[in-house]
Amino acid sequence: MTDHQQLPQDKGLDHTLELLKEGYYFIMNRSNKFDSRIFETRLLGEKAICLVGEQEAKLFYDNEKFQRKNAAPGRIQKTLFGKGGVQGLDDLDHRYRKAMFMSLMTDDKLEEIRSLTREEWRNQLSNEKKEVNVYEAAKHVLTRMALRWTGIPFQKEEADQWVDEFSDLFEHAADVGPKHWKARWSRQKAEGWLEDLIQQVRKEKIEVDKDRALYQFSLHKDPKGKLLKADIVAVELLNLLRPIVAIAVYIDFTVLAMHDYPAKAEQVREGNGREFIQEVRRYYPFFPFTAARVKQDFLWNDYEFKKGTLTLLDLYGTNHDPVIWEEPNQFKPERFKNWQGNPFDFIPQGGGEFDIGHRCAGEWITIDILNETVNFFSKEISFDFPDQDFSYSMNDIPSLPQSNIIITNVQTH
Ligand code: HEM
Ligand code: MYR
Repeated sequence: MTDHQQLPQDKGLDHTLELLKEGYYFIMNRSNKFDSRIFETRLLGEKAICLVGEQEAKLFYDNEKFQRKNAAPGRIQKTLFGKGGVQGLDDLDHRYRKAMFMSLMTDDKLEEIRSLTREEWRNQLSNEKKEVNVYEAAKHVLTRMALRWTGIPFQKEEADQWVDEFSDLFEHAADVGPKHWKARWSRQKAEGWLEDLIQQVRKEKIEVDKDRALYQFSLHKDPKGKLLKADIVAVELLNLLRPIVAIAVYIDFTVLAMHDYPAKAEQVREGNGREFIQEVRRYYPFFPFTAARVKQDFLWNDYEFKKGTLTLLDLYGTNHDPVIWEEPNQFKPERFKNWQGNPFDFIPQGGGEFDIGHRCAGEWITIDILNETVNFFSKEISFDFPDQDFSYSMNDIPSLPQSNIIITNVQTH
């Protein structure tokens, strides 16, 4: 017997299949059913606590209460994240590793990201094009940008060859069956290629830009003053390359929003691109939830959290929480006009702090690339939307418009 409050419980042996079926709504459905922002369920054969909301996000990002060691499921590590990367580190190890990422996010390097975005979109759509698949085009643009920005040497055709491997890592992370295995194979291939490059940099067999990630990561030291193992450096380089390419998903939703909300898209031409893309990041489904484990027993609102318990924070749900957002299911970029946020209410790429927490290292890059892209599509080119299936599913993780978004009669001004 316990004299503490009992968490609302999702009855049944395991709910992994429902998670795959209900997708982005899994946590919200239960939160609504139990009328509670916290409940207990069972996933992948173990007990899991689910959280949604601002106060709950604040709790989740308390480093005294939660840690990341062994939090991500093995199949996600073997595809999306890789083994031994920053996502699974805690305390001092995490701070050192995260600093390695954040040291790249200077004003100069972000300015470069913005100009690379303009250059590579112009390059991609330079000649008039009858028909363009926006998702595919974006992945090619972003792959070239990612390789250039990280200082990885490549031949022109080589960039195209890596598009599919990088994409497999995020497109099929949550899949089961052959697609999942293909994603594992893509990770092995990409890590192998990068490890080779890292060794060449260390042996000074190739000359690379010393300011960029390939060199910086290859020579980065851990808290004990030792170089990282080459396979870990490869994982961390993929933690830049993969998510930069994954921005293609947001780009696709951005162009979908231009189609679905033409009056709001008009506002971009008047200079409100930033509000538009912030609303894209809030409104559309992408990263569903993130995971941690209870670090030590504690009580919160009289609920017991036991050491080791898997805990999920609903990112999509928090971005649609009616307590935080007026009309959360309406696409309203103007809500970001005088928006006074905090680190726990708008969390499409995680919450909390960058340096001492696990908030996405690439959030500023993502915002800058999207802003440049929506401006490019609004001001530098004209195009039509032919008939196509513009719908997207809330059950597939990650979700994407069915048609990938096709545009025709593309002309540069
Ligand atoms: C972490 C989402 C783009 C690098 C994360 C997390 C989320 C996320 C949800 C985990 C937050 C947590 O567990 O608390 C996204 C989305 C992106 C994106 C939706 C859009 C494509 C990027 C980009 C980069 C990047 C462009 C790098 C250039 C990272 C890294 C971490 C991370 C290194 C691990 C941070 C840590 O563990 O401390 N991202 N991200 N992401 N992201 Fe992103
Ligand atoms: C990235 O590549 O890091 C950014 C976008 C990836 C989205 C992938 C969606 C699948 C996420 C599964 C959830 C796992 C939580 C532990």
